[in-house]
Amino acid sequence: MALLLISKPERAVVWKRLFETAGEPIVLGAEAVGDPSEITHIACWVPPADLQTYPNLRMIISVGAGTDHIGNLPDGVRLVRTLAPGIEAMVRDWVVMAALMLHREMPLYIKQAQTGIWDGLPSLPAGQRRVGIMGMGRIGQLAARTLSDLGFAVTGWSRSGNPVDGIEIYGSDALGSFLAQSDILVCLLPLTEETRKLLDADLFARLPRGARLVQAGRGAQLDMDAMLSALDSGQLYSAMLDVTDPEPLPPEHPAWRHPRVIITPHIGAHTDAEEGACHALNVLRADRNGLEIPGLVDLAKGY
Ligand code: NDP
Ligand code: OXD
Repeated sequence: MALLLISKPERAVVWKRLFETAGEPIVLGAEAVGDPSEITHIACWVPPADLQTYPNLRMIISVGAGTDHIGNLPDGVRLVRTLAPGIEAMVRDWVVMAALMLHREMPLYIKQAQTGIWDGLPSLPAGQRRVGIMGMGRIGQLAARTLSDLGFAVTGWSRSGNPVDGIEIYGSDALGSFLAQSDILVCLLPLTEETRKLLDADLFARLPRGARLVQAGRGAQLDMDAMLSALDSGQLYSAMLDVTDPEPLPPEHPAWRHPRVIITPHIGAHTDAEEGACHALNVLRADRNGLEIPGLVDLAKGY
């Protein structure tokens, strides 16, 4: 029983040290596998194409928080995402930064600074801006708390509508009411068949006029053409995106040059090597002892 890690050398060095300390066998890189039947777990971003060559494979562990980039798995192989407080805090920070930047008109001021224009718009206090967060999971809840502490009126939307302490939550059947009061809409949803292209013209039309969009989920959730049209019509005022479809976004894409759009290259989070290795060790122990697997993906729900 061994874990195969497919990752960068600098991550591999850290995992090797921690696995050796824990007495857990690890193989670094597919080319180092001697007997494929020894591999029971693979940790990677993109899995190898030849998964069928590992007859005893039990799990794929994504080294990131998302798993939508991992295609179909052989029958019986389970999918796990990395749970790491560092990832969650980093994405929370990016979302809070983006919400504040849009709240305080930074796309405009960055544009004006390029030609030395000194011209201020009136600004609102945070308490007069309503933030709606789509996806109230681990990261959505963290972002909601911080934005609420900053004074924004925060609400959340999730599939289940499960309550979250101190935040008003709308369930999936109340999307319209949720959108109607989201001056800043934050997307922190996983990519599933239900959320693909969810951020489209129809959804933008249900937001208050002049709403702002913060997209940290996955690029394929956003209809970019619809976003650009909504920006041009004034239905959306500005947007900040960390994820696009495709990634990288081609240099000629018009969103790069839109004066009220800011794009960052999927830098919301990086998985800390130690945190990732500790999570994988927890997964191995849970699997061995028949316990609940931390970060196990429900393949029927898609996240
Ligand atoms: P979680 O699985 O903890 O939470 C997902 C949330 O989305 C849950 O609240 C869930 O509802 C909700 N949800 C899922 N599907 C639907 C739906 N169809 N309708 C309404 N709500 C839905 O995920 P995390 O918070 O850990 O991460 C969220 C996403 O953030 C990741 O999947 C990834 O795409 C993105 N991400 C981006 C990063 C970046 O660098 N930009 C880095 C890390 C993550 P319920 O509570 O009812 O289950
Ligand atoms: C992700 C990550 O899932 O960077 O986007 O962890």
